Amino acid sequence: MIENINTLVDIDHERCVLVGIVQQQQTRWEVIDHLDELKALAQTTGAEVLDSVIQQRTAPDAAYFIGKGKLEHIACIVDEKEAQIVIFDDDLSPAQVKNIESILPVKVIDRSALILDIFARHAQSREAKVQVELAQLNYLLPRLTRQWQHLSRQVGGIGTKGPGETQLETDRRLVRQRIANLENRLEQINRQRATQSQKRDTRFRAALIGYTNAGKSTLMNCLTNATVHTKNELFATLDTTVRRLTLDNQAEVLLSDTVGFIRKLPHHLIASFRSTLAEAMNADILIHVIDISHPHFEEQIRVVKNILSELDTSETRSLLVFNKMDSIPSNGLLQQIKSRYPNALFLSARRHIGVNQVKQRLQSIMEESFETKQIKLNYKFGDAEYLIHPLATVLDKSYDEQYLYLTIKYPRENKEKILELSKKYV
Ligand SMILES: Nc1nc2c(ncn2[C@@H]2O[C@H](COP(=O)(O)OP(=O)(O)OP(=O)(O)O)[C@@H](O)[C@H]2O)c(=O)[nH]1
Ligand SMILES: [Mg+2]
Repeated sequence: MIENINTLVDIDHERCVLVGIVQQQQTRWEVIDHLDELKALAQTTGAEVLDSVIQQRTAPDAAYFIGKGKLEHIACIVDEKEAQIVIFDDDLSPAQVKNIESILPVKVIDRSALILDIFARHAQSREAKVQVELAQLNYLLPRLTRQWQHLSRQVGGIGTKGPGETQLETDRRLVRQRIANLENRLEQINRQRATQSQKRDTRFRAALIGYTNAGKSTLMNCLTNATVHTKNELFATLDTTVRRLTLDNQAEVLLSDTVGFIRKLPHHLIASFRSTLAEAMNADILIHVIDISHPHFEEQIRVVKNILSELDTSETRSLLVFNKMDSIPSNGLLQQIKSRYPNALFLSARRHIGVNQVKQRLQSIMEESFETKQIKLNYKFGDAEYLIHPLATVLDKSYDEQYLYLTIKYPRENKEKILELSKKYV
């Protein structure tokens, strides 16, 4: 039994007000959409959103993030609507939170704290729990003031105040110790995973990636009869699931489904999940799932691409899959998008429409990137066959007095090495 981890802000069913700013190069509409997403995030935790406030500014205020006058206006809304929490769409510095809280008589959090909270609620496996707690504590460390003491007490457990330390210094020390401990545990988990993946066979690997709520898990379930939890909420999936997918030519693909991305994903989370994501994305192809019914799917595509480049996977081949085709309002719009993305696939995972295209495309991609060939190895070179194994999958074997004949399938990049071996041991 794995213990549940604590959430940072505990905003269960609280009444909240959202705040965003329109900066240079942004339109008010963009910020309204961003606040809609923040609302969906807040609702994922069960919070009730009472109001949203937007301010136009050339830059955030260093001390209060928004203008002091606007804060006083928010204080009135909080009072009138009996809000319990104010959530800012941008990251706030520890000093800004302190200053804002001197004006607003309620809890003040930022988007990162909210996302960390959702991750904490959804973490199921031991690995996800360690990753999320580590991200939470790294976020918390510079913000450690009296308001967070409930958490540092839980973190500290049996910790005692050292000689000459203030309570805050003790808390920081305990949090640092816990971070070190979690880093060790994560390193161990990563090492175990690395050993397992070294043993992994040479099967073709595909990873479902994309913005949160795009329908990755629904597509995974539809393609492989898996039973990954799917839900109309953000970050339904945190743990990677890998399933075997058999194509029409009987070739097998290992398909993985993993955590979704979002705009301004806290960098502590990216850091904690880096190794799991790198593992899932160390695939032959990334299947980038897009919710075509989302009014800003193009911004979502950009966000996903930026995170991929942060994870050093922008070189990996990717296939764009537009999902939720059933919810697009007009056929004209669909045709327009199709002409903009001529190589993409269009389908509906929930309604099982067009899903076979994914299998067919994977099959042709595999055929392009793999070659099959028969080679012969002379018995006098004893172990030569073992040198082939890391480079290719053996499909068939036959013998005569002098030679071993192998039908092998290998990624094109191994071609040169295989030719060299087969010349050397003939
Ligand atoms: N209309 C429609 N809804 C879909 C389709 N595919 C998925 N959905 C819905 O979209 C929501 C999100 O689906 P998931 O499969 O959980 O999405 P995900 O990308 O795995 O999301 P996270 O794990 O949260 O990142 C669910 O309510 C699905 O039923 C589709 O083809 N059409
Ligand atoms: Mg999912």
